[in-house]
Amino acid sequence: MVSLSLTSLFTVCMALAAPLGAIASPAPASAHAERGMDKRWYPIRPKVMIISMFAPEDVWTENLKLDQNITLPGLSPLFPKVGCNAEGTICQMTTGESEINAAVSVTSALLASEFDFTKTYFLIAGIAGVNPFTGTLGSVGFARYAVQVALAYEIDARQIPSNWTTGYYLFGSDGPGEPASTIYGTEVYELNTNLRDTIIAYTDGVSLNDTEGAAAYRANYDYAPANQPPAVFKGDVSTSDAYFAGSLLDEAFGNITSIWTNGTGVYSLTAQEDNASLEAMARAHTAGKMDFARVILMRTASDFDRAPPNQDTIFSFQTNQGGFSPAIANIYVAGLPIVEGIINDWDTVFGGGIDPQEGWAFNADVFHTFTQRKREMREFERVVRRSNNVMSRR
Ligand SMILES: *[C@@H]1O[C@H](CO)[C@@H](O)[C@H](O)[C@H]1NC(C)=O
Ligand SMILES: *[C@@H]1O[C@H](CO)[C@@H](O)[C@H](O)[C@H]1NC(C)=O
Ligand SMILES: *[C@@H]1O[C@H](CO)[C@@H](O)[C@H](O)[C@H]1NC(C)=O
Ligand SMILES: *[C@@H]1O[C@H](CO)[C@@H](O)[C@H](O)[C@H]1NC(C)=O
Ligand SMILES: *[C@@H]1O[C@H](CO)[C@@H](O)[C@H](O)[C@H]1NC(C)=O
Ligand SMILES: *[C@H]1O[C@H](CO)[C@@H](O)[C@H](O)[C@H]1NC(C)=O
Repeated sequence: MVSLSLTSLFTVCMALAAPLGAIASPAPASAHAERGMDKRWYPIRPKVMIISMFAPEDVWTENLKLDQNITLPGLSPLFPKVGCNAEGTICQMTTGESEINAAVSVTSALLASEFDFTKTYFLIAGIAGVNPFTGTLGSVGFARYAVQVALAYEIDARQIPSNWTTGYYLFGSDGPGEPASTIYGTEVYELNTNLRDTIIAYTDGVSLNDTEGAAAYRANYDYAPANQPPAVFKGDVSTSDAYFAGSLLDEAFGNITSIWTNGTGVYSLTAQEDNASLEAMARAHTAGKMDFARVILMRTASDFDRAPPNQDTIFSFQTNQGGFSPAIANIYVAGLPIVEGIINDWDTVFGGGIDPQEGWAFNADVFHTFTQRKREMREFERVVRRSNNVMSRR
């Protein structure tokens, strides 16, 4: 109850454009004790919130001593708490895997009255499959777009018309390659590319983890960057509950990424959560609970999404490609300088925010919620002004 009323108070305050300081509220005593952070009041205002999807991706809690536990309702039963450092500047949570876990866990954290995320940078940091034309095992990708590629009709490939290249085609269309005419709103998200450029610079010169096993498997590819050592690169992420593999599905979803991004997105990495986390964040942004221009999507490559030229899809998919351990290691190798950079350069670079690219607010989500919201706010302000005028004339 307490958290509900605080949440709606928060929303009302935001709608009236009250200063953020006005909303700070004392923590309930019991939560305080659990947190072990005496003499502090909620809400906690993290500068960085790291989002992991499953246990191996949490390379943070031990290394950064994120041992202040804040248990929140609505998180995964497997990962029921957010962990923060003693200062409350860096926090981490684990969503649980795939779209439903990601959506529900991230929503629950973002709506919790124990936190004020309005100035927080979010680092979604997990492992992913990689398109060998854009990266290799252990590579670290930073996304502009996340596309929910399997939000589509599907007909088993054995029963598709003879002139179709795939069984996947978009809602409201008549076949593959056509744009959707029915939109659910979670199909594609665009992130702040100026923030992406800024934080990638902090990874300059890092020594990415590489192993003999990963090197041996990538040598099966006869093209770069698949057969080269891992590197940091820019590439977009697909989201799908179905863990797909093989060149035909990869090309089909690459084509769908292209449709949703008007040809500007490059399908590079594939995972099961990002659009769900981003939808939770887009809604929280619209409610004034966080800033969607402060989201970083980093995925490190644990396996190739398609077989090398001399292997079967199923053999490649089921074999140990050797990419898991460098991918996990590189979450920390590439992520730590970003987390430290945000903390150290808060006053000079990050605190005030990094302006997104032109047109970003329109494309941030398919429903254009953010620009819609601005129009609503302008209308709201006009109504307030008008009623103030009426009042003053009385
Ligand atoms: C926080 O939770 C972890 C388990 O996730 C536990 O190991 C740790 O002891 C807890 N910290 C405190 C201060 O209770
Ligand atoms: C397949 O053929 C049908 C019938 O000729 C045609 O209407 C349709 O556009 C074709 N589809 C594709 C994806 O080429
Ligand atoms: C990185 O790679 C080496 C092998 O080259 C390995 O021994 C090491 O433990 C790896 N992991 C980390 C976290 O550095
Ligand atoms: C992807 O699109 C290209 C260009 O339209 C097409 O040639 C190719 O067959 C498509 N691939 C799949 C698997 O749908
Ligand atoms: C693609 O173009 C459509 C139509 O102009 C526009 O509504 C949409 O926002 C664009 N999406 C991206 C990601 O550029
Ligand atoms: C999912 O989110 C990614 C990352 O922001 C975005 O690039 C992509 O277009 C989104 N996909 C869909 C189908 O929403």
